Amino acid sequence: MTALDAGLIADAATLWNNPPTLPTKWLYDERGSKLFDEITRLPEYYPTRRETEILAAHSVDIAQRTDATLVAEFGSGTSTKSRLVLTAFADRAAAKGRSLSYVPIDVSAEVLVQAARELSADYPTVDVEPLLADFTRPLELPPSDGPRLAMFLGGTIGNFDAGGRADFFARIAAALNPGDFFLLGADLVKDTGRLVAAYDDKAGVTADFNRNIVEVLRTSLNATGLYADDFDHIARWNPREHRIEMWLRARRDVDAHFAALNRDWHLPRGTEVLTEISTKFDVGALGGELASAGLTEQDSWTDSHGDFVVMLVGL
Ligand code: AVJ
Repeated sequence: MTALDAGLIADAATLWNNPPTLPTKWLYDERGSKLFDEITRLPEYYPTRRETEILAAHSVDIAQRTDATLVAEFGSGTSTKSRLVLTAFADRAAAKGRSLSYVPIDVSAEVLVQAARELSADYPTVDVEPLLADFTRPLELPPSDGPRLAMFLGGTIGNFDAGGRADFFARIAAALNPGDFFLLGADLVKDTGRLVAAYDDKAGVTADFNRNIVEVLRTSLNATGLYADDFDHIARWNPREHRIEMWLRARRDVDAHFAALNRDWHLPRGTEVLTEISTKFDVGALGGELASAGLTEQDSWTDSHGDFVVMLVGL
């Protein structure tokens, strides 16, 4: 078992869906999180740079507006871009003689522990309280004396379909108290060529990232007859659902046995397995979805290219 073992066996049920579907969070084990970090620096992968531009320009404003004493981040990963926000909040807390808590929340224990260690070293005045949790399950935030800010950055909201988003926003609203805030980063609909290139880079890093899920599957479910090299990476735009879909296509007949489940996987050559969706948004429609959950828009910012949006909403 890996650190992704919470509910692993139950989550595996979708392997036998039609089409077979893998839990997206399995992409983010230690190696997957490192590969994703590499993706964020690829020339084709614009979202991280755009969001960073927005956060660099508005973090101080966000710290001022929310005046939060606790910042929680869902899907914090390596917490690279969180640093921009943290710096602004830490500076404000120091100026006001207050303490600041940062709660990184992630599904991977290795990733979380390492990020917490590095952040504690770099932000000695910030109280870093990592939380191992899966944001696809009920959410809970630690209490604080002042307003709390929950963040969900990077466009990871795109991993949910419409039903999943409604559910997630409802769980966010339930976890917040009046006076708390939610900061959401989302990627916007744009030219299909640019979108597909961002998920099918020339260097093949995204392909390695996608295929790494086969390794997670193999080791965590004790599989035999299952090899990452037996799959091709596919990134495809789905116009109806306005989302990029990542698939793995079997290059040969796959006959795998999962000892942990005592079940087999027979995938005829050419079978496609869905590993991740990355939904792209329209600012107005996204604001409407948040409003439906009782989350009221306070402000929203886009980058200079109009590629990405960061929205601040309150309960
Ligand atoms: C981490 C979910 C925001 O959807 O753009 C990047 C994941 N997958 N390249 C995204 C991802 C392939 C990324 N998120």
